[in-house]
This record gives sequence, C-alpha cells and structure tokens, in this order.
Amino acid sequence: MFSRIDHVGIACHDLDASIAFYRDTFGFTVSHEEVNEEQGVREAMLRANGTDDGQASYIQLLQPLREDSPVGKFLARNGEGVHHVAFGTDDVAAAGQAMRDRGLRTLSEHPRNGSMGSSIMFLHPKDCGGVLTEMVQASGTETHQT
Ligand code: V0V
Ligand code: CO
Repeated sequence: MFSRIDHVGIACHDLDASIAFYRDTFGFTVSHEEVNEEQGVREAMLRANGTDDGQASYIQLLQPLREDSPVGKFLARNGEGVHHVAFGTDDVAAAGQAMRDRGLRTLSEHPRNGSMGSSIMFLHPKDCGGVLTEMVQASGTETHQT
C-alpha cells in the first residue's frame, strides 16, 4: 500500500526563515518551491535522500497564505511544528478507497493537486491517532486499477 515516507509537513510563519534554518543548521537545500492556492500554502520541498524521481523523501515547509486555511488555523492553535506525515503510494485513489473501506475518513472524495505535480489525499487526524496523514502519488507514476 505505502512504499515510503514521502514527506513530513512542518507549519511555519515565515517560509524563507525556515528554509534558512534548515539550510544553515542541517544542510538541506530547496528542491522545489510553489504556491498551492487550493491548499492555502506557500511551500518548499527539501530533499532528504534520493533523487527527484518520485521515490525520495522530503521535509515540506508550509507557510499559510491566509489565516482561514488548514495551516493558518493550525499555527494559531499550536504554533510552529509538525503538521502532517505523508506516505507514498503508486495509486492514491485506490489507497483512499482502501482506507475508507477500513472505516477511516478521507478529507476529500477525490485526489487533489499536490507539490511537484503529485496527487494527494488526506486522512482525518482523529482516525489516525492524532496524526494528520497524507497519501501521495508522485507525478508520472502509473495508476493501477484495482
Ligand atoms: C487539526 N487537528 C489536527 C490537525 N489539524 N490534529 C493533528 N494534526 C493536525 N494538523 C485537530 C484539531 O486540533 C481538532 O481536534 C480536530 O482536528 C478538528 O479540528 P477542526 O478545528 O474541526 O478542523 P480544522 O478546520 O482545523 O481542520 C482540520 C483538518 C484540516 C485536518 C480537517 O486541516 C484539513 O482539511 N487538512 C487537510 C488539508 C491540509 O492540511 N492542507 C495543507 C497542507 P480537537 O480540538 O477537536 O481535539 S497542503 C500539502 O501538504 C501539500 C500541498 C502537499 O503535500 O503537496
Ligand atoms: Co504535504
């Protein structure tokens, strides 16, 4: 079902400051940066291993575009910190259905657009032991029908 930790999402107030911290302290550099209006974030992917072939693992730094967004609300409530964990899969729609079959709530019916052309779905944190859990199908990876 899941083949890797695709990324760990970290909420921050100032994306540039957080990028600088990860670069200067840990030596990670930005692999990709984009704005995702639908998700309400400006985000940066810092590759932790591998190559950008859809199988690597990343730290995802997330700055909210507005207060009334998932990351904006999280920051107001908790301050900066780990926001979600994302597992990689080669078929996110099938993974979402499999999780629903197991009684978990997906936060959208269909996959949404994620970073670097990926397809993503979230599972409700209350169904995952308090962890907001994301499923990611990397760009260019094949969708298998089940
Ligand atoms: C909220 N809760 C969390 C949480 N956010 N628990 C763990 N981790 C989080 N990040 C808890 C919250 O404390 C409440 O617990 C409960 O869930 C319900 O909260 P709520 O106030 O009713 O709900 P909201 O409005 O804060 O929404 C929470 C959800 C929302 C998870 C439904 O954040 C959401 O739809 N997230 C999915 C989209 C997303 O996060 N996008 C940004 C990343 P108590 O107080 O009732 O105990 S975008 C991204 O990762 C991309 C683009 C990518 O990877 O490519
Ligand atoms: Co994410």
